[in-house]
Amino acid sequence: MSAALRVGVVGVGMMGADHAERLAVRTAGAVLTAVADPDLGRAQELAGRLGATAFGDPLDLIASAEVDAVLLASPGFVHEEQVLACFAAGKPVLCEKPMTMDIESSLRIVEAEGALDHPLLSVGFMRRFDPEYAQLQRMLAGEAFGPLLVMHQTHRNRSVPNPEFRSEMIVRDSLVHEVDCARFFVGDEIAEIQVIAPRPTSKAFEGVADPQIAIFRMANGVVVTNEVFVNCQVGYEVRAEAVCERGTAIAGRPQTGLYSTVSSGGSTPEGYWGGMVHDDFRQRFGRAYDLEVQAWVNASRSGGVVGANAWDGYAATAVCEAGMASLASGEPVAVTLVDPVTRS
Ligand code: ISE
Repeated sequence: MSAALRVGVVGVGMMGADHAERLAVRTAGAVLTAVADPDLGRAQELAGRLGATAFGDPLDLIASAEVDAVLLASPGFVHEEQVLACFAAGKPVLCEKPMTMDIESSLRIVEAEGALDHPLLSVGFMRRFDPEYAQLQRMLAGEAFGPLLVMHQTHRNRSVPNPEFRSEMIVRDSLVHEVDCARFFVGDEIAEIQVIAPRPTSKAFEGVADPQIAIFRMANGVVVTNEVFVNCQVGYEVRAEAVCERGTAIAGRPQTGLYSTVSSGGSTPEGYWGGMVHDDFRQRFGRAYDLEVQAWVNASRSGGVVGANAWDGYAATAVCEAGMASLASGEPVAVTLVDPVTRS
């Protein structure tokens, strides 16, 4: 395809507005033609600023002749309907995580895509495009330090002002990134998950289990430990450490790495010792989002998909659902992934 890809963005909240701007000003080979949001006024305001058409109904944007490809930054509970509409229209779609909110709807998407001539869905797990995360994955795949044995992943946010951010959301919205990264780094499925709740911070909303510790047992025996803490008060800290037979490797070490915190505006806040940290995820992963959207545009123009696919989205949903069951019981819960066609 030589003409620019005409992209429509669904959802104009924080992430959608960010992506719309990215597509309008710094993505090669793409042009932002439309934005949609049930809050039409908000869509019109953004569309006016970026020179696009505003829609109140996302399904009208997906059907529009002005749109070749769709980026979904809408809430997870409307993803199934919107992804299936993109499939019906034969349009490539980049769907922000989580792919859907429950196993059955995720499976329906895998199944529906399987019936198409070629895959159309990319799922927006942006860390796969972060240069450090991508480099760590390549090192592990090449066994640069021998076989991987253990991983430790950390995911901390300064705070979540949203009272909706309950214990389950920490699993579904935050831990889901660690789920995808574990599968990405280890190259295998998560066979069992246990989520335990330590003493909760008084900074969380009443009754919310924050922080949480999750343990993944991978099918190949690797164990991945995870800390997710969404009210850590300090800043945005995300890292992954791999322990292999002959060495260790870290992505996201403070003050080091390919994209240093200094050049992208990190600081040393009160309550932190040992380097600099970012304020939030748009700062830390801004470059990853740019690379992800550029890679998706390139792939869409040549009929392909990139990054996490529908199966990865389904596996992440299934692990998170098991994680929520484990959080409730405190016990390890096995993860069973089924074949979307035979359901066995
Ligand atoms: C947020 O919900 C996200 O989805 C971001 O990708 C993540 O990095 C951030 O920590 C979450 O709070």
